[in-house]
Amino acid sequence: MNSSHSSHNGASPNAVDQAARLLADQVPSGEVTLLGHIDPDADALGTALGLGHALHEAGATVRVSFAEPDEVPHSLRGLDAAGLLTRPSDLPQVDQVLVAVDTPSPARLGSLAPRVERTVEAGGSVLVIDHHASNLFYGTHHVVDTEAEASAVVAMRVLDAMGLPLTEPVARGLYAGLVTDTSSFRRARPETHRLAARLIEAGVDPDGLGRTLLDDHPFTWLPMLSRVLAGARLEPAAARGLGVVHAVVDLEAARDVRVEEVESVIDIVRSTTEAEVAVVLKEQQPRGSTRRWSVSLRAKSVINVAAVARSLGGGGHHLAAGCRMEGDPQRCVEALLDALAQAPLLERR
Ligand SMILES: [Mn+2]
Repeated sequence: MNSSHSSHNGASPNAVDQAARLLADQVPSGEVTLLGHIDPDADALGTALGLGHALHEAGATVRVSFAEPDEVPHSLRGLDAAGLLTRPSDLPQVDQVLVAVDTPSPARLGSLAPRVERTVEAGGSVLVIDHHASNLFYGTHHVVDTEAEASAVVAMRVLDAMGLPLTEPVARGLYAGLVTDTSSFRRARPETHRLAARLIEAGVDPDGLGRTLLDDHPFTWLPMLSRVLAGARLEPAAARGLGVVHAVVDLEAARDVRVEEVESVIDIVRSTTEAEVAVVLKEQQPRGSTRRWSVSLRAKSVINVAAVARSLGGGGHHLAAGCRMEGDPQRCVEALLDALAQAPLLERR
């Protein structure tokens, strides 16, 4: 077995076939519940909806859900072509087959995490479809490929093994995961571009969908950016002299915008030439008098920000990770800079 095979640990043809058989047993008359992680992105929700739609078209009763927040992000609503999205409170007590998508640990399911154990105890199956290196292999079935750019790539292998038709709503969900997790195909291998071509042949509108997902903001976005970017700071000596740029989106700045606008800030800040690492602190609702932050970390190519996030209780990918912090934002930045000063370096590719 060569090294490229061992890195596909959990995504062997055998694992894909077993996952396909598990799902095929639920059509035409079974039930499948698919879950994305909390604060779902287009890969989590799009992949769950794409796979879910294929099972729905094949006759299964399909529900797609996630725990927090209780609203579906506006930019992702168009991915639910058949009304499969289900509130956590409307899910059945026990799932026959639970599929966790893009979710490396049960904790990332938020308040839905207890379902994993409950399903296994009731004799059901838990299929984990993911591409995070931090995956804990917490299910009964796993298709986890840490080399895949998106969970959508992994899910497509299962769909192909099942031989289900690739209709436009299925392709739309998967394409959403692909275009976002590859930074608009800049980090996509040739085979992933070929997968995208299949999805476009199935009817996906890449320009319209890409715009909705990545390039569509209300006017209130501009004053928010103006305020947040005015407070951005460059620390050239930080992260082993490779440079860190950081910005803070507090509740006041975020008052008139959606989560999509707040999430867009990191993509602007990380363009900074002088900084290897970009950090954005996004304020969450306080607990009592304690200020709380969701932190986005991005690196260009050298610093392993997943390790930094893990050291602070979070996780993610080598070049894109996150964590939660509490307290004064300046203190949080100092703690992040301390962690970045000791961050492991990635092998240059
Ligand atoms: Mn993903």
